[in-house]
Amino acid sequence: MIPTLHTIKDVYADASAHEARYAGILNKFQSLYGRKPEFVTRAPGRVNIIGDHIDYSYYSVLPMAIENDFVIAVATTDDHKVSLANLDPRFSGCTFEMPQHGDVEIDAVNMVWSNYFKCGVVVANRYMREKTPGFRPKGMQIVVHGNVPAGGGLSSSAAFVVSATLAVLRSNGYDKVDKKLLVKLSTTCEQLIGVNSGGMDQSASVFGEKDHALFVSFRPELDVKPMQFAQTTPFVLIIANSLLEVHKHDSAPECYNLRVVEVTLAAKLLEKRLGITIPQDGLLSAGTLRGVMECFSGKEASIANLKAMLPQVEKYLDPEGYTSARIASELGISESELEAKYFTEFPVRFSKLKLYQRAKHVYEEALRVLEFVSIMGDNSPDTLQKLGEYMNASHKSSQTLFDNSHEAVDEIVEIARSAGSLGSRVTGAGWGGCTVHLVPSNKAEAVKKALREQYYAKRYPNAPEDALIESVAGSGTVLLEF
Ligand code: NG1
Repeated sequence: MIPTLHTIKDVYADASAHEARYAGILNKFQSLYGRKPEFVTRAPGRVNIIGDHIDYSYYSVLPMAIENDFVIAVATTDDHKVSLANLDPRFSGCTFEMPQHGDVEIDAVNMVWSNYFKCGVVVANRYMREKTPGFRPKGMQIVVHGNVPAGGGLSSSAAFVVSATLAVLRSNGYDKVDKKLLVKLSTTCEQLIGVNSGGMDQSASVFGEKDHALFVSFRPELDVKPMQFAQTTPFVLIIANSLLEVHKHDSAPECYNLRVVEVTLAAKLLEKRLGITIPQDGLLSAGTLRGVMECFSGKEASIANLKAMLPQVEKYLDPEGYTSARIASELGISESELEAKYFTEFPVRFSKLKLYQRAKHVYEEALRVLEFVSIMGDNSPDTLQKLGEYMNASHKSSQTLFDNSHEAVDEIVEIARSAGSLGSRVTGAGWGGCTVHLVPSNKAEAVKKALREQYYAKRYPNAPEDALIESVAGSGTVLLEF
């Protein structure tokens, strides 16, 4: 269940650093609505330590929740109106009718911040209507504040939609919300605004635990195991934001959604070549690379079963890439069928589909996650070094196979490694955004200094303070009642 807490001391490592922010939210609430909020929801962002772009192929990942989060203060009303205000003056407020039947309209073409809140409204209302036919949602008065950098690969959007979904559920009497249910509902949120997303971020946000990374598995069902690192060599995780904002929604046709299509078509081609029949699951309801592995080498996502897939990728997928015409003919379908099934609901743009590169990344990255997790608790002197090597290999794969890095991100990675980071990689969706670094504590200052002097001073002299942070694993989503 999502815990209900009564003080922010139980949420943050250093609650005093957040007091002014909460006071700001409560004051704004009082001045706008003339009353106190009934409750507050808060959901954190996350940093992914290793395992990117494999959640939507149903392979396990290793993120951790961070302390940056999305806070929503709420009071309910009986007038079916939703009033939305943001403590951050850059985001103007708005009001809309809480639909008593059907979904609230979301204009996914003109992206505004309130759309994320509306996504939570849609999924929560659909769920409550299914549970209670004839159900009528309450109106809401709201003040929100988020401090997860937007477009930075730290899942600001997931933090927002998780917090929003919980706020709508709680407003309508759901005060004991199951964590897995909240993950399930909020994972569908971004699909409503055109991004076909995996489930890693919402899982990390909901299940976050202080001082723990999270080994998140999606098959046979969602499972989250809190994991601790061995502390033989003291280390810190540094997050450095490249400050290249990536607007997932705008870039989706060439980036995120295209990758979803590519890994799916790689699965389809392997299915055909291997003469197997895979379950029609995954984001495009057509099958996944995990499905191929399960049918070909074995049900369990084990190191051996994953390794057995690599020669198949070499044998059956062409590094040259595939045009639409070629993939349609290899799959034995018409180009218009291909278009309708894979390129229409979430449109994509490409010249060649890189099925070989994407599939190789997925199987190898899934392997790296398992190998990383298997040694992260070892009290041996070289554990940290080995973990760093997995992270470095993961970044290499982003550069060369999955093509989700960026030249500025690569520069950060190089600077950090030269100054003493053992493992540096792009984190999250990529194409800009944030990087994560595994740094022995005695090198942390040197790494930060090098990044300040060689990256930020050069490219972003006015970089915000929090572009470069030492991150601790924070707690997950909570309800607060003061
Ligand atoms: P971010 O970094 O939050 O855009 C996205 C997906 C994840 C995962 C990563 C790549 C959403 C909400 N999240 O994360 O599910 O696929 O990319 O590992 O789309």
